[in-house]
Amino acid sequence: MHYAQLPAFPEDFLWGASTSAYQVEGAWDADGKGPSVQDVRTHFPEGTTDFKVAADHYHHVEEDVALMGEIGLKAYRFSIAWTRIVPDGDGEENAAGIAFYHRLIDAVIAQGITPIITMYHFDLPQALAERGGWANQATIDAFVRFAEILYREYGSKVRYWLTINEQNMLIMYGKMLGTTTLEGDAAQRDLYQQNHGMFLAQARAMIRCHELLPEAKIGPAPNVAYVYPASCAPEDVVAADDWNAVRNWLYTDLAARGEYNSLAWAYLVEKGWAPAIAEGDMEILAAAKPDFIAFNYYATQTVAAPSGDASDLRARGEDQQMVRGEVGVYKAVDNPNLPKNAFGWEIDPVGFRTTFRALWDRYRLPLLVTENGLGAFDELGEDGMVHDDYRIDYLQRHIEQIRLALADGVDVLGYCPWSAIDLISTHQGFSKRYGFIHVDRDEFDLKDLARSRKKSSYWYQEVIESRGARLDG
Ligand code: BGP
Repeated sequence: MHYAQLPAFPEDFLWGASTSAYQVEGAWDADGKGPSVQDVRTHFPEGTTDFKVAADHYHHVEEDVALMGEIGLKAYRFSIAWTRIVPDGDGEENAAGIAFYHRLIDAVIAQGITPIITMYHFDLPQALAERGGWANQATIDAFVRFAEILYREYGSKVRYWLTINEQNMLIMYGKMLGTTTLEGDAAQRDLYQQNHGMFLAQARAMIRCHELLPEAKIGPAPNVAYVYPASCAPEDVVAADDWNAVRNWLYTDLAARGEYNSLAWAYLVEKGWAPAIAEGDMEILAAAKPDFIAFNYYATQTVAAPSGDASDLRARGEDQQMVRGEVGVYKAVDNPNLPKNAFGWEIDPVGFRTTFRALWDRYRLPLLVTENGLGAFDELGEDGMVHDDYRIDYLQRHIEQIRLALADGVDVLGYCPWSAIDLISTHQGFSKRYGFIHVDRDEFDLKDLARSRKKSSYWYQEVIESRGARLDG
């Protein structure tokens, strides 16, 4: 549908940017921090750095937040490293770690920026992982206690809370993200039991948030990639429905409706991976009510009816954003209508709007975009600036679609692209950059870690100042 006129962005729209602790902070063992699963990860792809120093944000907090203030960000979405607060996950609290996030939050607020906190972004305390991770009731209890510490410490300063970043990726790419060390069917059974544990932990954290902080808003933050059928063949549409259910709605239905999506449950039963559900679990899940749904969007996925053999699987490399295929469930297909970025991820701004509409139709909850962005091999120009016009183009085309989603009637709270500052990619090292702020280091040469604003940060500043009216720069 075309609109003769588009609405303006709301005045209180949260124009922001995102990071996560283990990808940006560095200082991996400083001031009493315990190891997380990311710190002990051994399977770094060849030629990529580990997470020990990252962008060294831990030692550059004031400088980094001042730059975010210069850009005019209205919101900063970042995560808290559980292992700084409780180094072994469920033991003693660490005063130095707690103090660090007070400093960060105070600096953010002093710049007039609204903090949005992710409680858990891929960095489970290693000590808890060694005891079975989220399949162990002790981890669920430890997370609820961790959440209570965060509410106690930061609750008077922070209004927006996110429970778990991309729970669906933690399950679907569990080996890569350190969720499981098992293989094959055993890994799948373990992962879906851990998935159930995360749902319970999330539900209890949401319930406690509402009890302790009546003014606060809390929601989940899955990665949502709307799934298209490869054609209008009815069998392709069924495959797209199935994969939408397993990849996306399983997570959002549980968070928003407190129940397992029935298609996704049928899939789990068919595979023999359905989790054990203890008495009382479903009551806890049903009692938790999010105030909004946050989601990370990078691209859509396209699938066809499965052939039931290896041809269902993706032929070339895979990562968390590429459709992968599953024998007998759905066939991975490239979308011929979409260009790809340098890392093979499809680029689909219109699919962003479709994703908004689907989420809004299903839940009628406000939506907050907590990630979206373009990974690229940025180069510093001779003038000392990164001229990332390709990133401006990507962001511009996605923001245009938010405006259309607003016209469609969707309630959008804000947009926090990935990432505020250069940081380490989940599995492609420091060379795959996303930031508005450049950090001068290479994959292994730390150089001086100097910060400088990229061209996209000046463009984004204008977008924010004009409330989305000046997208062309
Ligand atoms: C999401 C994660 C982020 C971030 C982003 C970009 O899946 O929540 O942590 O890394 O993707 O992905 P990548 O770093 O693989 O390019």
